[in-house]
Amino acid sequence: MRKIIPIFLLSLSLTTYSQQTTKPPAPVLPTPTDYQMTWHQMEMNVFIHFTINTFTGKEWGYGDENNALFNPSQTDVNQWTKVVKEAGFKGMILTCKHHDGFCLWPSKYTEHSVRNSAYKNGKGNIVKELSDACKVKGLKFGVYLSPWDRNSAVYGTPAYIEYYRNQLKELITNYGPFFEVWFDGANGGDGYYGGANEKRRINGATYYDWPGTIKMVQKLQPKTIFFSDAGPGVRWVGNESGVAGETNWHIINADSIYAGKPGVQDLLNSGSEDGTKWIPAETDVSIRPGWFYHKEEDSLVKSPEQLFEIYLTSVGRGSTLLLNLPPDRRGLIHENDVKSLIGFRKILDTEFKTNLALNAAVKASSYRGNDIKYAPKNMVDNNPATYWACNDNVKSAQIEINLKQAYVVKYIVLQEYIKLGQRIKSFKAEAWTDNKWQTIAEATTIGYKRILRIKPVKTDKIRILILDAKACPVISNICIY
Ligand code: FUL
Repeated sequence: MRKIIPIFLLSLSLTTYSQQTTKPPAPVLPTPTDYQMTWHQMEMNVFIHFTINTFTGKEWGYGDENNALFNPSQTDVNQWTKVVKEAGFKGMILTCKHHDGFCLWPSKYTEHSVRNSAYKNGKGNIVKELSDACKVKGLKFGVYLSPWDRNSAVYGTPAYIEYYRNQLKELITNYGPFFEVWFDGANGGDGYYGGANEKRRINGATYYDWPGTIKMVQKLQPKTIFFSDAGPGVRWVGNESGVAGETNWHIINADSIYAGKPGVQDLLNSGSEDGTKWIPAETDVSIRPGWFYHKEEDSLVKSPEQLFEIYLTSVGRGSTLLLNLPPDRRGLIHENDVKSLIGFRKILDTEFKTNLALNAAVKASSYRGNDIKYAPKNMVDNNPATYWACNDNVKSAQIEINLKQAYVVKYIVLQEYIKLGQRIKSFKAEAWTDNKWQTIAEATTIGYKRILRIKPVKTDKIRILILDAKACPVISNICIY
């Protein structure tokens, strides 16, 4: 006997069906917070390593330096922000205190600071000067406050945690807001420690009570992103050479990261497909061999071409670049560094001048529910809020972009709509040449952004083949240059 479906059930199932076809894809968890999303979109930030090391020629100060040594005679933070802005960077993170414990602001908790230095007769305050200058230029400001303090007599005892938090509070309340706070993991053991001149070992996993510190900062400044090896906001990329993993998952299993774990740097570099937390990789690298300025490295500043390579292996792999510019003894970004940065900007502007895919004719093997809300044209409309998506069961797909006339193509840029999670596991790109499709690139993850540099090819059609994904692909942007 045929079963009669009550009419109200029928209408209910019809509604459910039509909603299912047009409803956005369910997010693939975990997904970024709004603050992490903003951080991704910044793409390029600058690190500033400046302290008493600049005057002693060291990379790691012992903590016993004579304060008077800090004496940059022509400091002009507006020169720093000018070049940073012109080169297209969005934020700056300053080493307010490095491992030597010397503070670039007149902290009331220590004598080892600018207050007792020759700089502006003790009236200078680099943190304030730079925080103000960033505001004027529309740059975001962040701080590095070294947890390891080789000057502090109480380092290694619980009293130091209070000292550290007091300094952090001092910084936040006087010079915030900060888009990022950088917690460095280095600890070499020995130091001055108020005259003790000894080795002090701490248990990195428990000593600092990071959850407590983070809670304190979040209360004062909820939008701050925390950098440390393992996050929780953003993670270290696992090297200092400017290279994110070719496979770069923004997600990772935070509990699996601890110092000394075999292979931890590779894990940080690539993240993990089954990661349980959204902790994307930040790529920190210096424009010079050292983090601090050393005159003998004036000829070793990375060239514009080297910086562009780093751009491709960091931003081009979905990471955010944190490029270090160390001010010199005058308190200025050295001419050679400025020249490289401006040259780097020129390369970016030349290579990515005209997006051939903008509003181009684009089709895909399918789109979600045949609903124009998810149509392929959303990938070429230059609007990060719109995206192309497939039906739930689809994990491989094709996208074809017709440029209408032949151009020499050098780069393809892809971006997933990561608010719904990172999905794509592997894909390839093809170009229509000699009347057939030829593979021009093969890659794994896309995430926030993937830039494929290809051997220049003359073509009028580009095809993207998504080969595998964790769930239906969701792409917000494709550019072709
Ligand atoms: C490291 C530090 O030891 C270096 O001096 C530098 O600050 C770098 C960014 O992080 O852990």
